[in-house]
Amino acid sequence: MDPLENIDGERFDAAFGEAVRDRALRALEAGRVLFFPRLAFVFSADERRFLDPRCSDGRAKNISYDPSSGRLKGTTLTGRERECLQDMVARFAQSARHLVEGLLPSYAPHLGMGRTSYRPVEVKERPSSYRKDDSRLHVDAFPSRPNGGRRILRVFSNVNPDGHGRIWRLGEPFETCARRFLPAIRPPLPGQRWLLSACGLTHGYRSAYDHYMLALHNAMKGDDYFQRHCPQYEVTFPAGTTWMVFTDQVPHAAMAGQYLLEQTFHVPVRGLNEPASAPLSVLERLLGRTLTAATSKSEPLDPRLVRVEE
Ligand SMILES: O=C(O)CCC(=O)C(=O)O
Ligand SMILES: [Fe+2]
Repeated sequence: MDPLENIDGERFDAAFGEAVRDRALRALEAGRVLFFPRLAFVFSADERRFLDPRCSDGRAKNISYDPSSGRLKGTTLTGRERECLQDMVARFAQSARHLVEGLLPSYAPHLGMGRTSYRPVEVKERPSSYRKDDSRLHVDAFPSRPNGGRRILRVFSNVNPDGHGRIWRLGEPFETCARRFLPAIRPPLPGQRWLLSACGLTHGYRSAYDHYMLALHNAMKGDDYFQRHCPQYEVTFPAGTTWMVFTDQVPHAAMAGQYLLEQTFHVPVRGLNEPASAPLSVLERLLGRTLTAATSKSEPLDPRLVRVEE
């Protein structure tokens, strides 16, 4: 099976016909990557000065922007330059939003806007520990950002000016992966997740779902044999292209490339066309238990501990 589903379109605010929208929705939820071979995010002449890894402060691997607060982090730039960079990143956030709303209108009323990131540093030069190493196949789950079962939908644009592609590996279907690793994953310890939240180590309460997703993310990244031998595809996203994928569902790894923009969205499971395809539904079925407050009465969701991010 080709892991990519091609979608034609040259504009982020394109009007897509019903047949294309339907095909996109089904493919995306089935765990394929929607690939827009003709959709480029274009830098203005003035913005081209940001095609430089020195924009990054070198501490975080990304320059990140929070559309809800308008805050930009991880850059060395100051003053007017910083404002221009922020405007460019914010313009990408809006473009990505138009794309999702136009192509997947049934998500629009549910769509939560997460962070935007600009990645001007070559992937191969990003030093990291294995858990942070995105060149190992993984599904996305973040230690300090529990999401309680909401989906992680990401839009990526390769803005490389020298024609270099972004090279990824894509792995096997979510359920196959979950079946492989779940037997060795221990259930959460009583009180542990409450403590993490109360001590401010997580932004909000880490649900049982978040516990299992994080354990799955770590188990995948930590297994050398799996990294080398599991069924996988290498794909190159050429410069000047865009793609969109549920990164909580599709095992992926970034092997090479420089200059990428990325926008994260959150979609609640109830907003999906096929809720049974969500990692939450798959894990609940495999484990035979509910994993979030929305699906469980036993999950103590203390409203004082929950800081809503978007
Ligand atoms: O930087 C990339 O190409 C992708 C890294 C990754 O794993 C992600 O954004 O979820
Ligand atoms: Fe990832």
